[in-house]
Amino acid sequence: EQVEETYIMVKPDGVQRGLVGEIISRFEKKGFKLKALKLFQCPKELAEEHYKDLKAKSFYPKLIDYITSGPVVSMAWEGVGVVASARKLIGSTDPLQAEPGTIRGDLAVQTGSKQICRNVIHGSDSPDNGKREVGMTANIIE
Ligand code: YYY
Ligand code: MG
Repeated sequence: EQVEETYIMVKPDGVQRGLVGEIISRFEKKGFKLKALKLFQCPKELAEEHYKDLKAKSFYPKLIDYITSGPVVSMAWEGVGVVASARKLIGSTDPLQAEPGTIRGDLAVQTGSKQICRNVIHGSDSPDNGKREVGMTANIIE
């Protein structure tokens, strides 16, 4: 039971569709602590650094184009077990698979497997990546 931090980013489709408030609300209601927040256009270099583990994937170029296509809202959230809890709140990567009750399950538009990148939100997948991703954007969002 560790106090952790996680990097949450509302992606361009989430910002464009006006889902920022709803998403923040879900994390607030769960009792997590908002540490930093900013709306900004993600520079290509930061997007590439953020998704560096996915560089070999076929969808990578589309993912980078997409994430840099419009403003995102980046946040650092803190709490006990926040990394795994946030992943549960967020739901499965593919909006078609995401369960009702999750952010992606409730809010991501189901447009088919070619559009998985438009899944509303990012959340860190481990405490180490939480630290890494919050650190990467600290000069921008804090
Ligand atoms: O952590 P999470 O966002 O749920 O998924 P990742 O496997 O880390 O992939 C990052 C990002 O890439 C995902 O949110 C959408 C996009 N993506 C895609 O466009 N097509 C896939 N088949 C898998 C992932
Ligand atoms: Mg991931």
